[in-house]
This record gives sequence, structure tokens and C-alpha cells, in this order.
Amino acid sequence: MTRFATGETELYHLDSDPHEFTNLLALHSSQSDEGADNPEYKGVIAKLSEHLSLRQSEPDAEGWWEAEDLPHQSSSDFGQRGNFHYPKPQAEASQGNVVCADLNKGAGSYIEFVVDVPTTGTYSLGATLSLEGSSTVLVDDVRDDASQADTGYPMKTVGKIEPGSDGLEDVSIGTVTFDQPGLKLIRVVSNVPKQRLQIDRLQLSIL
Ligand SMILES: [Ca+2]
Repeated sequence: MTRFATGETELYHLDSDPHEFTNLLALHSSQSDEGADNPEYKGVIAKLSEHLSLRQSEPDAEGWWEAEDLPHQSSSDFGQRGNFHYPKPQAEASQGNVVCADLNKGAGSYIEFVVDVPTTGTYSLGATLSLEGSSTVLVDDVRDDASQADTGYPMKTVGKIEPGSDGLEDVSIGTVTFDQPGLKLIRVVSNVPKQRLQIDRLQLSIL
């Protein structure tokens, strides 16, 4: 089962459909406005929902979110397989963990995070991370639009970041103005064919 930050739920039978081609809830949606209400799957959805750890985190007093606590996904979740992301313990990291993303499906591969921004305004965006190649950071409101998951979807560019020292470092990415509160995507797009990105935390400070 997959539940998106926007609330949509998908269900796949991984034994018979390992590549997740057939969303069982969509298959039966003609019988019900809400696929998840289909009696055939209601029990399994209720059971799997108990295991979901997704929650919307709050930033600390200085506007830092731990990357590992935020909903995140890499471009591999949609279409081409070949990118991977996973939480990874790291002694020097804030809260002892980073999100590690192996972006190896070419330039345009990305890792993105969802943050809940309650206040409109202009913010400076920063991060603690390490990267192996040049990357561009984009933001957008979370929209109910499947094409938003596509590489090349038009989003606001906040800035470009370049590899520095070997370890984690604090980088200032740029400024961004949010005209409305709510869920925002922060997407880090690789500009090189292959690299490993490690993201410890993200910061939005209102200017
Ligand atoms: Ca962290």
C-alpha cells in the first residue's frame, strides 16, 4: 500500500504484480467513489494503515526539519527504476540520520521532500547535506496532478548547489516566496548522470 502526502491511496499485489502496474483500488473504483471503501480491500487497508509511520513533522525553533522525518521519494517511484533512497545512520548527522539517495538514472533524477508551510512569505532555504555532483533545487506547491512527479515538470528554481568538502555541510540555497500556506515540494535534481546525495536536514527561515 502507498499513501501519498496528498491523501491518495494505492494498493498492489506484489506477488503477482511486482512492478506495481495495477492499482487494485483504481481497478475497482467504478464500483465505488472511493476505492479504499471497496469491501474487498477495506480490511487490508485498515490493517496496513496501522503500520504507516507517515506524519507531518514540525520544524525546530530555527526552522530546521530532519530530512529523515519528512515524507520523501525519489524519481524512481514513478516509471524508470534505478534510483534508490533510504534512511542511513550517520554519526555526524543531526539526530544521527540522513536520507541517502542514489540518483543513477541520469541528469534529471531527483529526491524530493514534502514540508508543511503554515505562513506565506519569503523564506531563505538552506540544507545540511553532502553531494557528489552539481544539483538544482526546485520548489512547488503540492498539486493534485500526477504529472508533477515527472522529471521536467515546471517548478520554481531556488538555486544551484555544488559539491564541497567530503562530509556534510550547511549550504544556503536561495530564497523562495510562498503566496499560499500548505504542503510544498522541495526537489533536489541531479545535474550529473550519477551521484549519491545525503541529506541531513532542511531549513526554511522567514525573511
Ligand atoms: Ca538528520
